[in-house]
Amino acid sequence: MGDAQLKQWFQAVDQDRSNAIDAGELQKALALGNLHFSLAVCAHIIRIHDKDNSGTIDFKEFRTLHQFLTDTQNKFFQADKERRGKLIKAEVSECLKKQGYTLDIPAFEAMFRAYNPERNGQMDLTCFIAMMIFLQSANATFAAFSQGGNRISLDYNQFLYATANVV
Ligand SMILES: [Ca+2]
Ligand SMILES: [Ca+2]
Repeated sequence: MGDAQLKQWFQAVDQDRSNAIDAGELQKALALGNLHFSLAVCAHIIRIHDKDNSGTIDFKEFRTLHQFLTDTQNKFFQADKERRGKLIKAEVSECLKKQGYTLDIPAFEAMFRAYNPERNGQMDLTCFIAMMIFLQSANATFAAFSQGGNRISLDYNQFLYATANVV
């Protein structure tokens, strides 16, 4: 998407013309694209891309947010081989492997369950995006504590801090 087009979209999402996008504005914009997220998930998306910690998304941050959503949707459509609009467990698992995730079965099962609230073994695009957001923040939080290692040790306060950032 070109810059002019992206700017146009930014302005359409920024309904109160504050030059910044908040969680409510993002929620409404995504709903127009048939992506129905809770306000909490939208606030989470904003937190991940809010590089200057202003609490909102400016145009520069919007570019990476938009890129993230586009990439994630493309991953979903590539994984959805039969074009059912849903991914079965094996497709989600394969898609994560392709992205370099090496999750063991209990970790994968727990995460799949958490993002498959209907418990029908199929994940729609909304749940898939929410799961990818979760993974992105889990990675960032883990990396912040592990400093490049593959193990972390947290006291109670650090644990709270970490989980509050991930969920
Ligand atoms: Ca605004
Ligand atoms: Ca910001």
